[in-house]
Amino acid sequence: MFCFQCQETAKGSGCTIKGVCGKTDDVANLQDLLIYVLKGISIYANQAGGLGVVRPDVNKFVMESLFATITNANFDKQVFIDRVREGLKIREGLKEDIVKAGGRIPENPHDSAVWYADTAAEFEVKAAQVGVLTTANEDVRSLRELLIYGLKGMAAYAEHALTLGYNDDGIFRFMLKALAATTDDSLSADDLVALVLEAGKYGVDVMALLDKANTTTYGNPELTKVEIGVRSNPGILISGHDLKDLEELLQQTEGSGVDVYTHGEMLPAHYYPAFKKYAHFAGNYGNAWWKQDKEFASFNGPILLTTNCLTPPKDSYKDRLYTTGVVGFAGVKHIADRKEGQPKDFSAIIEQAKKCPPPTEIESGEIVGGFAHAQVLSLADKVVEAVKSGAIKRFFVMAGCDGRMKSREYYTHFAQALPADTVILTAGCAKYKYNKLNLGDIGGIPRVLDAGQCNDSYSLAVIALKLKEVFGLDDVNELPISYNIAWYEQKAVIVLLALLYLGVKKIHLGPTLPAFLSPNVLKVLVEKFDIGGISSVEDDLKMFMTV
Ligand code: FSO
Ligand code: SF4
Repeated sequence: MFCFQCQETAKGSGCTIKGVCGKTDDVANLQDLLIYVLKGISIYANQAGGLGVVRPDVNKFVMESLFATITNANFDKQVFIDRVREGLKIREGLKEDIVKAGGRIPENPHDSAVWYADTAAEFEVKAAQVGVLTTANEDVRSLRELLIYGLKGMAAYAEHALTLGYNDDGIFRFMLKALAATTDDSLSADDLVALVLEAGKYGVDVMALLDKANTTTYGNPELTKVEIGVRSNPGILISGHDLKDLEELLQQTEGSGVDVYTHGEMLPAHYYPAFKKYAHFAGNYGNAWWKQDKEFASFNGPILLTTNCLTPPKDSYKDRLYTTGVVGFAGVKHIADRKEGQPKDFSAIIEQAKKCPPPTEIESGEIVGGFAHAQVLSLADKVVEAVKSGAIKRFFVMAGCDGRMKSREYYTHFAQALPADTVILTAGCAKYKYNKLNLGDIGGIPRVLDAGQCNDSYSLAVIALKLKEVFGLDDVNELPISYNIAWYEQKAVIVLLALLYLGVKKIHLGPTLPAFLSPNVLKVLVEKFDIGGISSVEDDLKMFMTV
């Protein structure tokens, strides 16, 4: 195996024996093979699309397969064997569609479009031959992988939007075009850079689409206090990002005597008006994804993992763990997909919860959030006044991810060291590094404004663009906003590309820069966008406050 798609990659260069995330060598290779099959599918899907063939099932398969390969989404070997087999079937079907529509199958297509096998054993042989390192030129490899990781993040957000009935064909067309482009040896590094930047445009589109899906379905997030203690009923803990799963779980647990708590990235669900009517929606339990080994154990009740936030389960809670959607782990119970408009069936989880003791309290009190674009813009007068009067000197976008590495304590220390006249704008699970620090407020505006999940970084961009307009500036970079972003997995990659597309410069990324950026590709990003890493809290503070 060779995988370097996330920030925690071994030795900052690549996992080669087993993933730091727990992904095994065989699963990593099969994920590579699935991506390879998607490339073959895309070659034909692009041609079929040009001939007027419409195949929403192909879009859905590509999207879900990309999503399933995101860090911490799916560790189940059988899932990838099944997906490779289904993918090959889809690819062959597309060839028939092309011929039926009057097209001709190209004579010497890329190997990903012709390779075929039936058995799992053959899949494993091929899987070991199609990994990242098969692209020999390190800059081309870097750009291809940067593009593919952006597509993975894009796919995850597109999946959430589609689940709520929101779809944009342009996003799927780009995914297919970009996947096929990674097989094209005639493309220059400049062509690939252009595609990476174009991915940023679709990153903005997909986050805007998801924002519309979420806010139209569940209302605009609003200022909310979320309990972090526990109640006396048994509970179900729901993690990940899927709001539809949460909605159906809340409906099915109503009146059952079982409370529902959020973990990790599900915390921002409390900010949506639609979920406030559920009296048994009890609060948030615990912290970011990487603390689940301890927090799932002390929760005592069943846990539902709706998206990429799973770490290999400990025996102490494995029998209380459920996965759904693209998430999977061999030996862990899986809740099946919706059938023909019917909700998912969570009855097994609810029945198990009733037999469990209530959660053990690990903290108490409340945290405040709900500062997505509508809430912040409703406070715009106050915010603008505070900036004009000098009460707020600078905003720090500290969105992104949390993770295991000790070096991430930098973000806690940075938040603590920020002057009292600065405000943190956050989204994603990075917030757990400082959202319980009680950093106070500035004239009623909290110093940590949490917009929501990682995809709600879009809200932060909307806020920045609005402030630019209010202050009559030409360039978003003239605002007193600094970007000190923590990243972990591939959704953060699409968020980053989206911010670059919106023209944001001088983004600092940490705790380390991506291993998949070759020195030359990094140089391009530095030249075009002034991207940088992090150093010490003191040096970085000085640097940010003097720009
Ligand atoms: Fe991921 Fe980052 Fe959303 Fe976290 S991008 S790691 S679980 O912030 O949140 O999916
Ligand atoms: Fe390693 Fe990250 Fe890949 Fe897991 S996802 S194998 S930790 S690089």
